[in-house]
Amino acid sequence: MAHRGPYYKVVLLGELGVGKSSVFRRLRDDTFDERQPATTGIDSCTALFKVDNENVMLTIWDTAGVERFRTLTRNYYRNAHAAVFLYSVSEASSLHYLTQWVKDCENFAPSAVRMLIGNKSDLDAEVDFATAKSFANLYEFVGVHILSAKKNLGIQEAFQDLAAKLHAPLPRSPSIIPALPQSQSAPETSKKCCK
Ligand SMILES: Nc1nc2c(ncn2[C@@H]2O[C@H](COP(=O)(O)OP(=O)(O)O)[C@@H](O)[C@H]2O)c(=O)[nH]1
Ligand SMILES: [Mg+2]
Repeated sequence: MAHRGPYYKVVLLGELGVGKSSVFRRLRDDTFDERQPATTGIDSCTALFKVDNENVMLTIWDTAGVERFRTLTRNYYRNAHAAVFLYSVSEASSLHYLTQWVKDCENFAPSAVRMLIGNKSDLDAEVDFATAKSFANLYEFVGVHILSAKKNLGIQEAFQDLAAKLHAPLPRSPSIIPALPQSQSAPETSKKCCK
C-alpha cells in the first residue's frame, strides 16, 4: 500500500567509512556488504515505524560517498526533519570530526532533530558511552545509540526511537503525502524497507 501518513526526511551524516551506507542498506533491504561499492550520488529509501498506532515513514538519505569531496550541498539538507550523525566507536577521531558536520547542519538545517549513532559496536571501542553522551548533550542531540550494521544490532531500535521523537506530541509539522484517488494509487513497491 502507498503510504498516506506523516513522513520525515532524515539525513545521514559523518565521515567516510563510519558505516553510513551500511546502516542505510540495513534499513533499505536488510543486507550488509563488506566491499565498499563505488557508487556516487545521493540515495534514499523509506522505512516505516509504528508510533502510537500510527504508521510513520522515515525517508532516509545517504550521501553515497560524496562526503569524501566535502560536496554535500544545501539540497541534501533541504527540508530535513532529522540529522543522524554517525561515528565509529572504534575510531575516536570520527566522533571529533562530527563537530564539523554539526556546524554544517546548523547552517543548512538548523531546526533538524539530531541523533548520535556510534556504529561498529562489534569492534573494540575507542570511544566509551559517557564520551558519546557528553558530546550529544553539548550539541543538544535527542539521543545516542550504539549499534552494529555488521551484526545487525540496534538499528531498528535507533530509528524507532528517532521516529518516536520526531512524531512526539509536540508536532514538528510533518509533510503529508496527499491521498491519491484510487485509480492513481502508486503501485506497491517490490522493495520493503522496514520490518
Ligand atoms: N566491523 C564493522 N564494520 C562495519 C560496520 N558497518 C560498516 N562497516 C565497514 O566499514 C566500512 C565502511 O562502511 P560504509 O558503510 O561504506 O561507510 P560510509 O562511508 O560511512 O558509508 C566498510 O568496509 C564496511 O563493511 C560494522 O557495524 N562493523
Ligand atoms: Mg557511504
